[in-house]
Amino acid sequence: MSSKSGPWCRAADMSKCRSCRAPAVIDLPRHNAHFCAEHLEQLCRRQFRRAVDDFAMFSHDDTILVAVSGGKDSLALWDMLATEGYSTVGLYIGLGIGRYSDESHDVVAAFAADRGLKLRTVDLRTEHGFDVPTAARVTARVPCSSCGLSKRHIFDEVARDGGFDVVVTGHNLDDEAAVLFGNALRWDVEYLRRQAPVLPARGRFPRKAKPLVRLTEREMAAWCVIRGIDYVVEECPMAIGNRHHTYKEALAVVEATSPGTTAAFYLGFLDRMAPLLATTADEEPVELCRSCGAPSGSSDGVCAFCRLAERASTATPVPVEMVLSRGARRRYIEQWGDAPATEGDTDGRP
Ligand code: Q46
Ligand code: ZN
Ligand code: ZN
Repeated sequence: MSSKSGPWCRAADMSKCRSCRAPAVIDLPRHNAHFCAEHLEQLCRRQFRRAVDDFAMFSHDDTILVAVSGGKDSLALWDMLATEGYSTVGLYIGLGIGRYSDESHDVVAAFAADRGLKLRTVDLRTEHGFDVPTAARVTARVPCSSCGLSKRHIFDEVARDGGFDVVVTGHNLDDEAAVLFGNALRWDVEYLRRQAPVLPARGRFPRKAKPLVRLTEREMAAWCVIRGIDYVVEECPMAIGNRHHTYKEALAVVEATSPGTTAAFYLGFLDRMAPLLATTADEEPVELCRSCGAPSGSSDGVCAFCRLAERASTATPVPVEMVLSRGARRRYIEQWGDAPATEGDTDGRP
């Protein structure tokens, strides 16, 4: 289900590259220009370096833990970091989301093996006794909530145990603009205040950075094609219909009529609004979880991840099909084939 072609190859007709006049492979309306493969790669590297430097994300002396999902953004990021000479280890988390997770792991493992890169895999079910669909059912909340909590916990834990200086993720400009849009619609000042491309280390929490914040989804898909990176094109089946998606689609409508708006919205926020919201650094919770030793911040001395693991690991495993809405389930079966027999046929809501 992975692919080397993507949504980027919109007809570039007979247009010429802005830099060298060779036939173009992509049009980038926000730059009001077309580019050949070589100059698109240069542009992406420039934007990557600018983000790393402007926000002092990391240096060549740091050891970097790269969160990789098998999608285009995280693999493009790992490729960029490795080819720019950074010291990296990939981290793949097996979330137990049916065949989507199986395929994602295969793609990430092949990427690492082909390039001689080191990969660490943490499987939620094997190492913590539960998976995302089961957690969604047990908590009766949207899957992304226990998924996000688990991923953050594991990023922190692996970074701490492995002595990494920084954890990086493949969030791109479109992702960050959609999050900003959602936070602004609700005027969630606390989230707005923390929406930065780099978060400094605090006590037992490692530094976190998003080096792709100046690059769009389409540019990352094009990067993968140019660099011969096989990635999982299908999205996580749990993402279908979530709010983040809706915000992205809304911004895409504006971007289509007014190219550059998404970048102006997000980068303008970082430049002009974020400094006004900045206050003193967040306090790290003093309490440590009595089960895993992570900062807990809760009165009962157990962190949110350990509380989730305790509940979900004793529940009967739930297949992914059972926690998808009817539409998402239909799409999942179209993409990944029919499911094994499942308990009943409900609309699958957790
Ligand atoms: S993997 Fe997890 Fe995402 Fe799937 S369940 Fe939601 S948070 S959509 S990035
Ligand atoms: Zn060119
Ligand atoms: Zn814990």
